[in-house]
Amino acid sequence: MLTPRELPDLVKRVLAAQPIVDMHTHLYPPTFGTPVANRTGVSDPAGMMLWGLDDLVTYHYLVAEVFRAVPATKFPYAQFWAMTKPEQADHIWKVLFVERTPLSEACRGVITTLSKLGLDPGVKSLTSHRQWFREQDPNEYIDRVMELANVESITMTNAVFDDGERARWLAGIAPDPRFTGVLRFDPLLLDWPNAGKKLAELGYAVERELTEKTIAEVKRFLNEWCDRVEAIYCAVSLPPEFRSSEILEKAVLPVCEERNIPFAMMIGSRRGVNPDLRDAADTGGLADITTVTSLCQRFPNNRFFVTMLARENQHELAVAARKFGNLMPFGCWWFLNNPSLIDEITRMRIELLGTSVIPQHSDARVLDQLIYKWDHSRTVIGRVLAEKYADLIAAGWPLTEAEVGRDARMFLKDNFLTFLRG
Ligand code: RAT
Ligand code: ZN
Repeated sequence: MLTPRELPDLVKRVLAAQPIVDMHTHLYPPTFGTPVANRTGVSDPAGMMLWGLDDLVTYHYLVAEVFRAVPATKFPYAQFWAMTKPEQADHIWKVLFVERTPLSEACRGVITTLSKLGLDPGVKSLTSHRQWFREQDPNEYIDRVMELANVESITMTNAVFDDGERARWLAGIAPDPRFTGVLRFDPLLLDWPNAGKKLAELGYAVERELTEKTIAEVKRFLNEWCDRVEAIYCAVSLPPEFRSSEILEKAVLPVCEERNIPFAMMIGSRRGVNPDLRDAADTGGLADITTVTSLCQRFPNNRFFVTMLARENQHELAVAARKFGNLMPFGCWWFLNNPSLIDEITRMRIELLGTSVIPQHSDARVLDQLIYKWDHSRTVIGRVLAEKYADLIAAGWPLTEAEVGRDARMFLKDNFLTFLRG
C-alpha cells in the first residue's frame, strides 16, 4: 500500500518507464526522404522526414514567436522566407534564445531536447550543434530519439491529398515497423468540388453531384488508400463551424465501419488567418459539441477519436464522452499543449472520465520533438495523477504500485490500442 509522501516520485518513475504509443504525429520514416544533410550523404530537398537542429529551431510555433519579437514591419515576411533554413534558424536562435529568455513552451522544448541529447543549450551560435546533427544517420537517430523519449510506436498522418506524399506512396514505400499509417483527407469533407476533381484525375468516376455512383467511387478511393497506407484509423482536421455532411455520413463513416477502424475528428482549426506565416498561419475557434454528440448518437457502430482546439470546448467534450462509449477524447492539441492547460484539462478529464481517456499525443512534426513533448507532458500528467492518488488514499483506498502501473499503461498506450480494436 502506498503512502501519499512517496507518490510524486513513484508516479514520475512509473510514467517514465511506460513506453508510449503516440497516436498523432506528423513524423515519417527515412523511406519518405529527408531534406536534412547528414552522414548518409542523402539529402532529398522535398523529403518528408524532418529531424535535427534546423527543423527544430524553425518549427512553425517558433516562426510565429519570432515575428512577435521582431515584427514584419522591421523584418519583412518575404525576407524571412527568402533565407535558407539554416539562416532562418540562426535568426530565430539569435532573437528568441540569445537576445531574449526562451520562456515560451515551444522555446523551452528546444532547450529540453538539446539538453537530453547531451548538447549545451546555452550556446550563442548553432554552428557546432549543426555539425553534430550532420554526423547522425537518420535511421539510427530515430531509434535513439524513440529510446530517449520512451516512445514505442509513432503514428503518422498520411495526407492523401498532398501530391508529394501521394506520389511517394504510389512509387512504393517499404513499411517501417516503428511507424503506423493514418489516412488523412481534410479536403474531402471541406472542399468537395476540388477534392472531387482530384479524385476524377486519379481515375475515380465521380461527378460533382453526390450520386450513388459517386459515393461508391469515393468509398473505393478511401478503401484503396486505407489499404495502401495500412491505415489504423482515418482522420480529418475541421474548422469550428463544421457540421456533418453527406460525404461523411454516406462514404467516410460506412468505410470506417466496414473496416472496423475509428474516425478521428480534430475540431476547431481555422486555417490561414495570417497567410504570410505559412505553416504558422492558423488559429483556433470555439466549435459546437452537438456536431460530435449527434454523430456519436446516430452512428453507434462507428468509433470516434475527438480532440478540440478551444479550451472552452474541453468540458463539454468530456461530458459528451460520459454519454457515448463510442467517443474517445484525446490529447491537448496544438495551442493547448502547454503545461497550464494540460494540467487543467487532464485533471478535469480524470475527474469526469476516470481512466477512460487518452490524455496526450505529441503532434510532433520534427522527430526530435518527441523528446520534449513527451517529457513535458509526462511531468504534468504525473503531477495531476499524484494529486488524484493522494485524494483517493485520503478517501480510504489502499493504492498499490501495480495499480499505478496499470493506469500509466492505459493512459499512454492501451486506451488507444483498445479503442482501435473496438
Ligand atoms: O499542431 C500542429 O502542428 C498543427 O499545425 C497541425 O498539424 C494540426 O495538428 C493538424 O494535424 O492539423
Ligand atoms: Zn497534427
